[in-house]
Amino acid sequence: MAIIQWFPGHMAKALRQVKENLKAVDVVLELVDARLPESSRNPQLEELLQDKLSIIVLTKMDLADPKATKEWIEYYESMGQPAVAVNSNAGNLKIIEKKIKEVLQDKLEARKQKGILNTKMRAMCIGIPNVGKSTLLNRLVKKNVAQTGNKPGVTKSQQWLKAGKELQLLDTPGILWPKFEDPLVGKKLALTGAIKDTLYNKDDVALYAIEHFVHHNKEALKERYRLSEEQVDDTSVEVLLSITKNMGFKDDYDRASERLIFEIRKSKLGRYTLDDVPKDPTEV
Ligand SMILES: Nc1nc2c(ncn2[C@@H]2O[C@H](COP(=O)(O)OP(=O)(O)O)[C@@H](O)[C@H]2O)c(=O)[nH]1
Ligand SMILES: [Mg+2]
Repeated sequence: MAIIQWFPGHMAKALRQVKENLKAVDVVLELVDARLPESSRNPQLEELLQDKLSIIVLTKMDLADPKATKEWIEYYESMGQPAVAVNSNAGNLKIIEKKIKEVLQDKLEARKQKGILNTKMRAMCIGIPNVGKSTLLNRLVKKNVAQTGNKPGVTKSQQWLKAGKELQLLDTPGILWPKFEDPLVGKKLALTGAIKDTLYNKDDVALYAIEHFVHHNKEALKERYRLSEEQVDDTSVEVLLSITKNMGFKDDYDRASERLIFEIRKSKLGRYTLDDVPKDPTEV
């Protein structure tokens, strides 16, 4: 696996910007991809958010395994970390405002007691590129104000966007870079399209994907690529060779890997979650 590293200077700058913006908000919406909730978090954030109320928003729940998403929400909530899951392209986002209200209840009450009349709730979205910050922001303010796409936007002067009567959102989402010393995290990010296609070896990512599906959804792999039980039970490398052949790509494993990755991103092998909820050590 090629070493995937972000230029540390970029990361430090992004963190600094997020830190600066944090002061202006009551609560942080930390967006993570429901297919890889832990791997799509920036671990440096924990320190930054220490004294800040935050809600983990699992985006793209329509692509993730529903059972795993439920487990992740329960896991975070059991740790005292509020969490919700959404599909920002469709479905109801009321759950977010409801959660914000719940989290800020005491704070808003205290403000009222002090006679502060402005009890608007101020929030900001943060998360790694492609996690769905702009899409969510647009939905929440019901207008196309934030540019969606794969490139981080240019920071203009900051504005507050109205999202309903009581909620205000900072217009510029905080962009964080994923940090991964662990190559497995890199492969997961690559497979779901969170990092640039030029930053990893396609066959490494494809082999990881094959391993995941053999363990979690063998039937989908067998069906889509017309593999026999015997073929799918072989080593991951052999499975990739069989898939390449069945795709009609002869021995062009690179091309087959690319196609496999693309199809998994498009959910052609169904919904999936790559991160498992940590096991309770007391249960082992
Ligand atoms: N299926 C699905 N796709 C989403 C969701 N949220 C965002 N996306 C897609 O993910 C891609 C990146 O979204 P964007 O909002 O630009 O991410 P940003 O870089 O964090 O601002 C776009 O193609 C979106 O359409 C979601 O909840 N479900
Ligand atoms: Mg964006």
